[in-house]
Amino acid sequence: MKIKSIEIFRHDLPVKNGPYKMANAEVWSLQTTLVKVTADNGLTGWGETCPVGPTYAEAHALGAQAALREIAPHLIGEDIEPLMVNRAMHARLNGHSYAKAAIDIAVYDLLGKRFDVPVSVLLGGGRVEEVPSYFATGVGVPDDIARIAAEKCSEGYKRLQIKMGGRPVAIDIETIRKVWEKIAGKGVKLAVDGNRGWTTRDALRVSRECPDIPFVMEQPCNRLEDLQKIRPQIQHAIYMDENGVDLATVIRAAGCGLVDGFGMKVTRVGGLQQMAAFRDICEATNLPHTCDDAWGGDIITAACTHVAATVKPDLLEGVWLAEPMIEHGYTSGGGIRIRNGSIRVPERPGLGVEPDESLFGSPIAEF
Ligand code: 0XW
Ligand code: MG
Repeated sequence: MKIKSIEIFRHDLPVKNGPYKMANAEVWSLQTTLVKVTADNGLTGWGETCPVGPTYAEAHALGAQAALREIAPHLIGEDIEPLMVNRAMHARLNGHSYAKAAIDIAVYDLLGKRFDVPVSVLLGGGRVEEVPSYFATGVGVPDDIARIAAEKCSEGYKRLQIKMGGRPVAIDIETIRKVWEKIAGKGVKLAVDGNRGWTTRDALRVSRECPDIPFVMEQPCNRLEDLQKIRPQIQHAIYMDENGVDLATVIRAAGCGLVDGFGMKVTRVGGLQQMAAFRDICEATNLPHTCDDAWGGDIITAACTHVAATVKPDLLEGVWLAEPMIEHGYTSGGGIRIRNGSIRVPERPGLGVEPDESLFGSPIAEF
């Protein structure tokens, strides 16, 4: 099976009850980029990449589209095999994993359809029928965030992530305390996510002033060197998120004991092929992690869910989905949804979701 054509679409995803606020980003609507890969046997596969705005990470919608325009022409005629397609992409463009990931995801969708198996089976298989999600609040007023935490806890979420940073750290500490008052003793795990927004001074203060609260501190500061500096002084578990830009960094962090786990995004690391390798590194080093993405619609939702289904259950921290903050999906028949804090793993071939292409308008580029 070979790549016959590649079409690139863009589609707006307004944030329901926006904005979604983080330490260094406030987003009202996101532009997602979708790729449709058609094989020489007529089968089609879909991929997607959707940065959460231009400031969260070194990724943005126009960059994804430019990168895809750069590589797509050189992929026509390529055998639809994940390693070969990934190597062909790297041979034509250095970096831009978040863009290449869209092609990778489409390749897996195609292979699943070709061999009549779900993507989760292609990624190694998993015996689970559903995977846990988790809810991430935005940065907000302490009482509001505490109320939301209580609501999500009652909805069945077993993990909450509260956003921090971009304001006086005393307000972050107040928020953590008020959230913990609401969820303590209810079997809900807590992560506090600085999204690179804290200084090392502030991260140390948060840990020292909340010794009684067993939260995970996720990506508190901007640089990997900052994590190295605070690691010996912090008594809370530290998870790497934004700094985990590639497998080499993951291997370095896991190998030297810098972190206790990861928040990982499928497109940031380069797609499902790379995400499966990341999963295996974490299993080999017994490090918990999430299976998320920055943002994204039904295709990204499916990709994250399929790979999460193959993660060793006691290492899966959860699957964050933008779905609760997206007004309308774009798949005919409805996409994957979170129910009572969990997500059912699709059993249909490929990703198990089929976009309604008529919603996207004409492709912005086709090869
Ligand atoms: C909560 N997320 C997975 C979604 C947003 O993109 C931010 C991200 C995170 O954990 O940083
Ligand atoms: Mg994070």
